[in-house]
Amino acid sequence: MRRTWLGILSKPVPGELETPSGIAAFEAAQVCPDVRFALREDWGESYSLEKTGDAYAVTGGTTGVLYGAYALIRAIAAGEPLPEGRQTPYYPLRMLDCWDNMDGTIERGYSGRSLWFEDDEFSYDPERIRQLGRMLASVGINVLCINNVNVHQPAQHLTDSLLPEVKKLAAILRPFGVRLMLSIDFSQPMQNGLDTSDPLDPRVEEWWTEHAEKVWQEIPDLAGFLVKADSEHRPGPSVYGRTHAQGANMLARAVAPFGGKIVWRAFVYNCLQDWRDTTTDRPCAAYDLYHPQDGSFDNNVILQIKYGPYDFQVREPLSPLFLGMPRTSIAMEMQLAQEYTGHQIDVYAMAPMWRELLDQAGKEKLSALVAVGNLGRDDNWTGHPFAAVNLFCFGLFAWDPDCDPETAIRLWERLTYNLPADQEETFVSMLMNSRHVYEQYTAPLGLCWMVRPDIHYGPSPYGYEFQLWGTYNRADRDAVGIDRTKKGTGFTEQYPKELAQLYADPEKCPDELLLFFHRLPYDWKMRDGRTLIQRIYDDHFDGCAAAEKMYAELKTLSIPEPDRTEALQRMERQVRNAREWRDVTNTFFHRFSGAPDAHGRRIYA
Ligand code: GCW
Repeated sequence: MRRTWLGILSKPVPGELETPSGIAAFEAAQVCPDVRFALREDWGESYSLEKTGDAYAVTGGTTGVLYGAYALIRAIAAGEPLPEGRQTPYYPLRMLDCWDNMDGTIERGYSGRSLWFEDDEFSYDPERIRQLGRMLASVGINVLCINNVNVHQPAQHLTDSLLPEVKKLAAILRPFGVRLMLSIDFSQPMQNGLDTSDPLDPRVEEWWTEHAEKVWQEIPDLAGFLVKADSEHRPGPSVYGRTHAQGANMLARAVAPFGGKIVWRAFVYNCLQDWRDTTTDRPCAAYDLYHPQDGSFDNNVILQIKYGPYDFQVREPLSPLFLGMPRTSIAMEMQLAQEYTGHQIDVYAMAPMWRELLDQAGKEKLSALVAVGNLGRDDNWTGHPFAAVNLFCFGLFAWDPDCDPETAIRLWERLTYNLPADQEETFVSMLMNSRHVYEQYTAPLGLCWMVRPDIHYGPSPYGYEFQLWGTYNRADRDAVGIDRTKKGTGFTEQYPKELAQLYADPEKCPDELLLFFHRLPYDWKMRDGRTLIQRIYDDHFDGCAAAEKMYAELKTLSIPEPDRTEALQRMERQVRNAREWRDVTNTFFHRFSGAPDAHGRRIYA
């Protein structure tokens, strides 16, 4: 058995258990001898728990009973009270997007190879897939998209010949309440006999309708198709002069008879920008494109929007699209894979960031929560043993977007390590603070993209400066940042008035986003009295010192092996990485500004 937060369950789920209620009874019996189940089919995913004496009762719908069993197990294992009353997930769609390629690699994967693909085939250990089902169900994740949104070759289209394999995988996960979703390539019709993929050509719609019929015949409960179109060289409707709504709705009509959804990603921008062009501003792109189309998407289309207007940076303002698409079903996309946040080498617990984002967006504006996965074949599933906290918390947030980050992180710690009380405090606050620490030594004040190009790990302040991706800081000897107010690129104008005014005023703009919205001189006076350049130096020194402190603290914790050794090895790299960030970034800005550090610390000028 591989390690998970469900260590209390020592027996693997047997393959012959084919219903959620069967699995629920099996799992609960491992923890408590006296659990009774009442199935209420009309309850769907909901459940309620009760305790009388030493006996427990789980009432729930078809998958609700399973969620109820895992909630009971979690509460017993963590020594916490049972949730009161009927529990219902807030979002019906709680999805993990896996960027797995059929050759077995994972785009932005830091936990080993794919759990289900190898050598252009499906290849997996069914026992491990059942463990995966258990993990997902135990935190309420109910949809798994198994292939990369960059559908690279026709071999990855998961069409006809591969469908029986998709069907087998779906059958293993079904009893865990997990349905599959498939990424598709918008140009599939053209690669399969037609001379066009124009969404308004009736032959194209017919092609998709027939294709959908075949797919749903094999996997009747498939959740739908996920589409990355017109983005980073992926084909899309714009090739034919059609809108995204026209493209998405054509697909939506094809899958509607089967109850399928089209999840359409809003990650669209000009990825061939000229760095000399200061008028095009990448953060403006998605809103410019989609806001005018609000209200024109079919009911079974969900627009999946990355949390920020750029791309999963450590700090971005909320994408203005969340506040500008009231007549469209939208999903927020998180990224558990730590592409820009430390490659699962650096510790980075995301729940505090999600709390901020969901509070700003307003949970009721969303119809789904989605995350790019961080799983792979590594023994511990997530590369860094602590990165599992992000998968765990994501499930809890998608179930209940009012989730408190500290409570969720503590629950994960109790289930996984159950440290003595004082150690638990140290560890939980280390995780709670880890995003702030990473932000300080990498990119404070809303400075993004100072990473090594392509791999996105390690410092490179000018790495993206003369590239075509639209990701610039425009640092020179006088100033740094981009003016995104009305006088500049106008990005602030995409927000509702109050927020636009807040962000547009450098005196009021929150410090952590200051250089996202403004171009400021190095001697700019911050509200705390420091100059901007001093704040840049201080944050890098402080962040690095905090990483060193984390390492010292980790050594004092009795995390069980092998996690302890693995975590210490990775944190040693994190500390080295933090020093590199501190020295490269501070030296970079020192060389431009010529400003000495007020505390006389060493900068490699
Ligand atoms: O962050 C970028 C990544 C790409 C990814 C893309 C996306 C799947 O660098 O690797 O491609 O985002 O989200 O589509």
